[in-house]
Amino acid sequence: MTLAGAGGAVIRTTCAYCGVGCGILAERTGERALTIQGDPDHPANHGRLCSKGTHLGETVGLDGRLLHPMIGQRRATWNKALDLVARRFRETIATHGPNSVAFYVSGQLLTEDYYVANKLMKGFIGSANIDTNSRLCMSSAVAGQMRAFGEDVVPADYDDLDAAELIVLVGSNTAWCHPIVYQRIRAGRAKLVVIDPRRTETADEADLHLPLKPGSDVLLMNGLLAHCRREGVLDDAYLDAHVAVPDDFWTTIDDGHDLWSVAKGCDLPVADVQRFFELFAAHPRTVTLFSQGINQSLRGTDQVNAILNLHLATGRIGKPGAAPFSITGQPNAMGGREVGGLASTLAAHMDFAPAHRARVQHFWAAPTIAEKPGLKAVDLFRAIADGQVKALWVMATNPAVSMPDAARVRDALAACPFVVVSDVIAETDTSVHAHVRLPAAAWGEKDGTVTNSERRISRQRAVLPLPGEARPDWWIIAQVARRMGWGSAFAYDRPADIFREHARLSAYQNDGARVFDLRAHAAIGNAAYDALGPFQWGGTPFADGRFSTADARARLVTVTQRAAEAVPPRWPLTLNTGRYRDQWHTMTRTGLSPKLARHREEPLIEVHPGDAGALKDGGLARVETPQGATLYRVRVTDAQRPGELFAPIHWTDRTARGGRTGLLPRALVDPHSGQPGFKQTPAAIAPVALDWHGFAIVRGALATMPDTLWATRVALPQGELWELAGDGDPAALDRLLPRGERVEAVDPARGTRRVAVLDDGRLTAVLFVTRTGELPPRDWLAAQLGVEHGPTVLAGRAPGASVDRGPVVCACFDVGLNTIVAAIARDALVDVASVGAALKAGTNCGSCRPTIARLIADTRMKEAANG
Ligand SMILES: Nc1nc2c(c(=O)[nH]1)N[C@H]1C(S)=C(S)[C@@H](COP(=O)(O)OP(=O)(O)OC[C@H]3O[C@@H](n4cnc5c(=O)[nH]c(N)nc54)[C@H](O)[C@@H]3O)O[C@H]1N2
Ligand SMILES: Nc1nc2c(c(=O)[nH]1)N[C@H]1C(S)=C(S)[C@@H](COP(=O)(O)OP(=O)(O)OC[C@H]3O[C@@H](n4cnc5c(=O)[nH]c(N)nc54)[C@H](O)[C@@H]3O)O[C@H]1N2
Ligand code: SF4
Ligand SMILES: [Mo]
Repeated sequence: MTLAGAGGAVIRTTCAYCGVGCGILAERTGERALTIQGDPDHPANHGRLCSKGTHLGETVGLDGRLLHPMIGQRRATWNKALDLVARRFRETIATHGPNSVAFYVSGQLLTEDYYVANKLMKGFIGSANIDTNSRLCMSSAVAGQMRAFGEDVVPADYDDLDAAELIVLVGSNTAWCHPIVYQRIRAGRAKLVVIDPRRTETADEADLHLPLKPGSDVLLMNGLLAHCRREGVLDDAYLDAHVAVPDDFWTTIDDGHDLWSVAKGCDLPVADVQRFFELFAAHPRTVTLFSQGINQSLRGTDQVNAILNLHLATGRIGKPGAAPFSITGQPNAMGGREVGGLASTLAAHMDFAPAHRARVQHFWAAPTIAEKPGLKAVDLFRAIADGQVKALWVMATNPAVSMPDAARVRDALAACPFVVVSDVIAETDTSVHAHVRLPAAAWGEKDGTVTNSERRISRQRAVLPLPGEARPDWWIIAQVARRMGWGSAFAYDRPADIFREHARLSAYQNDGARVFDLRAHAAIGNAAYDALGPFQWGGTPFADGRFSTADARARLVTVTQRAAEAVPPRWPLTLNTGRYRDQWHTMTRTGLSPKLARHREEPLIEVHPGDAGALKDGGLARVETPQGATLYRVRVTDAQRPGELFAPIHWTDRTARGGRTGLLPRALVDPHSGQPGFKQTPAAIAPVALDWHGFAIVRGALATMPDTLWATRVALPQGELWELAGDGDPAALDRLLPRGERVEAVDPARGTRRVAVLDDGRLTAVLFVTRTGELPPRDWLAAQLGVEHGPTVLAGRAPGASVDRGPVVCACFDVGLNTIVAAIARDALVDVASVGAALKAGTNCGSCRPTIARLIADTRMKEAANG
C-alpha cells in the first residue's frame, strides 16, 4: 500500500527488529536512501519508534552486502548454486536418509519464508530436522504454555498494559529491548515491579526493584502463590470451573514458602518481598511480562509455569489488564511458531500426533511426513559434530556467534561436509564456513508478513529494489525444492500464494480446537494482500475459560525451586549475558549505523565493586569459563549483584578482538524445551595489562582487521574508528593505515605515537597510541576526515577546543553525556522534559529517557552531597 507524499511514495511497513512490531512509514529518497517515520496508524506503536527503528535508514546501504551467489570464493550463477544445493541435499538423503540433513532457521524470516522451509523439510524431505534460533529465545515459553494451556498461545495484548493496575517485569530489560512497549507501560498508570538481578535502566524507574539471586524465580513465584492462598486471593470459582490441579500441587506450595524462607532463598530484603506480595494481592488487573531472564535458564520451562500457575490460580487471564505475557524477541518469532518452524512442532499449531501428521500430509499432498520431533538446536550442532548430520542450510541466523559454547559450533560447521548459508551480509562468522552462500533480500526489499508479540500480523513491504542478484528467502527455498523434484508443491509466484496456503492450513479441519486460525484470510486476493493492514488473531484467548486441552481445562504444573549449583572454586563468579539498547544481536545490520554505535562503543564486562579486586574501571580483563575465554573492557558498577558479571552478546570476529561472549556459556539446556541456560555460567575474571592503548580512525574501512590483542570497530559517518590495545611495538600498527603522505609525532620517552595520513592535503586516517597517558576525544578527529589539515591535526583537538561531549546518550539528536550533565547543572534542569526542551535530547524515540532521568538524579545527588 502506498500513500501520497512529497518526493517518492510513502510505503507502510514494519520494523526489522524486535517483537514489538512497530509500524513504519518509509520513503525512498535516493538510490539506497530512506527516510523513516513511525506509522501513527499502527496499533503497536501509534507513530513512535525507538532508536533502532529510527535509524533503519542508516543500515540499507550496500556495504558488506552479499549480492551474488557464491560457491566457495567464486561467484556463481543462481542456476549453478541452486543446482548444487539441491543435488548435495538429494545425494545426502539418498545415501544416509532424511535425518542426515538439516535446516537451521530464524525468527527473522518472514512467515512466508518460514512456511516454505518448514514444508520442504517436514513434508517432502520427511525429517523434522528444522530448528530455529527461537530455540535459544522463547522455546521455554512455548513449552510452558503447551503444558499449561494445551497450545502455544500468548494470552496478552498491548492494550492489557494500558488496562493493568500492576505490571511485573520478570527477567526483561524492557526499556532497552522492547522500548516502545516500555514507553507504553510508562505512559499508563500501572505500578511497576521489576525482577532482575541487575539494576537495569528498566529497574531504575520501577516502583519496586527486586534484585533477586539469579535462578531463584520459582521460589519467589511459589512464595507469592502461597501468600495469595493465605490471603484468600485465589479465584476458587475459576479453579473449579477451568483448571486441573495436580494432587500434590498445594502441599508443594504450602511447604517452605513462608515469607522469610522465600526472602532468604532469593537473597532479598523481607520488606521488599512483602511489598511485592501485597501489591500483587491488591491488584487483580496484573500483567506479568517476562522474557530471557526467565526463558534462558536450565529451569526455564518450570519458571514459565511458575508464572502461569499464579495467573491461572488467581483467575488473572483472559480479562482486560490481567495476563501472563511472554514477550517475543525477534520480529517474527511468533510467525515462526504459527508455521511450526521449531523441530518440536509440526505446522499451524499441530504436533506429531498421528491425526495431526495425517492431516498435514494430506493438506500438503506430501509424499511423506516427519514421524517425530527433529533435533533441537544444541543437539543439532552436536549431531553435525558427530557426523550424523552431513548437510546443513543456515538461514537468517549467525550460530557461530549466538549458540552457547560457540567454539564447538564453529568446529561443527568446519567439519560439516556441506554447509549452505543464506544471508544478506557477505561475511559473517557463520558464512565463512559455508560451501555455498546465497544472497537473500534484506529488510526494505522483502515482502511478506510478520507476527508481533501480541499476535498481530503486519505486512513488511519492499521500499527498495532488490540489489545485485539478491532474492527473497521463500524464492530461494522454493527453487531448491523444485530442483529436488517437488515442483508442483512449491510453485509459488508471490508471497500472497504462500500466505493463502498457510491461512488455509490453519483452518483445515480446525473445529475450534486450535486457537490459531486465519480462515478469514484464506481466500485473500493479491491486491487485498498487498493492502493488508495489521490484524490480530485469536481474539481475547481463553476469555471463556476454555483452553486447548482435551478437557478444555488449563493445568497447574507442580514446579519446585531446585537447589543452587555448588560454586566450583575455580569459577567463583556467575556470568549473565544479554543486550545493549542500540545493538541488535550480532551487529550485522545495527553495526552499520554510526548513530547506533555511539551508545556503547565497546563490549563491557560489568563487575560489582566488591569483586573488582585488581580490576581497573576502563581497563581490560579476561573472562574465562570451562568453555572458553575472551577479553572485555571493565566497567565497575554497583548495578551488578556481588558475585555476578554481565556481558553483551553483540560482538563478533568481524567487529572485535575480544567481547566474544558466545564462546563462554555451556551447551546445557532446559530438559523440556531444549533452550540453553545463557544467563548463568560459572566464570572467573582476571585483569589484563597491555603495554599500550590507542585508536585508529580511517576513511572507508581498514584493509585488514588489526591483530592486536584488543580491537573494536565503531562505525563512523565517513569510515571506522578502531579502539586498540596491545603488547609490543605499536609501530607495527602503521601498516594498518592507508597509503598517503604521513605526518608523525613520536615521543619514545612518553611512549606516545601519533600518525596522520593525508591524501592531497586531506585527512584520510589517524593513529594515536600511548603507553601511559591519556588520549584525545575521538569526536573531533572523526569529523576531520576529508578535511584539509597539516601536522597540527596531531594535537588531536581543534585550537581552543571545548571539552569532550562524552558518549552519546541521545542517538536521535546526537547529544553527548557531558553536554547533558553540563546543561542539567548550569540550567538547574529537574526533569527529562526540560532537558528535552533545552537540548532536544530524548524528544524523539525516547530510548534515552531513562538515562537522562538517571543523570538528573545523579547530578542532584552530587549537588546535595556538596551542600
Ligand atoms: N536492543 C536490543 N533489543 C532487542 C534485541 C537486541 O539484540 N537488542 N533482541 C531481541 C530479542 S531476539 C530478544 S529475545 C529480546 C530479549 O529481551 P530481554 O529478555 O529483555 O533481554 P536480555 O538482556 O537478554 O535479558 C533480560 C534480563 O534478564 C535478566 N536475568 C538474568 N538472569 C535472571 C534470573 O535468573 N531471573 C530474572 N528474573 N532475571 C534474570 C538479565 O539481567 C537481563 O537484564 O530482546 C529483543 N530486543
Ligand atoms: N550468550 C547469549 N547468547 C544468546 C542470547 C543471549 O541472551 N545470551 N540470546 C539468544 C537469542 S534470544 C537470539 S534470538 C539469538 C540471536 O542470534 P542470531 O540469530 O544468530 O543473530 P542475528 O545477528 O540476528 O543473525 C541474523 C542473521 O541473519 C541475517 N539476515 C538478516 N535479515 C535477513 C533476511 O531477510 N534473510 C536472510 N537469509 N538473512 C538475513 C543477518 O545478516 C545475520 O547474519 O541469540 C541467542 N544467543
Ligand atoms: S521497539 Fe524499536 S526495535 Fe522494536 S519494533 Fe519498535 S522501533 Fe523496532
Ligand atoms: Mo531472541
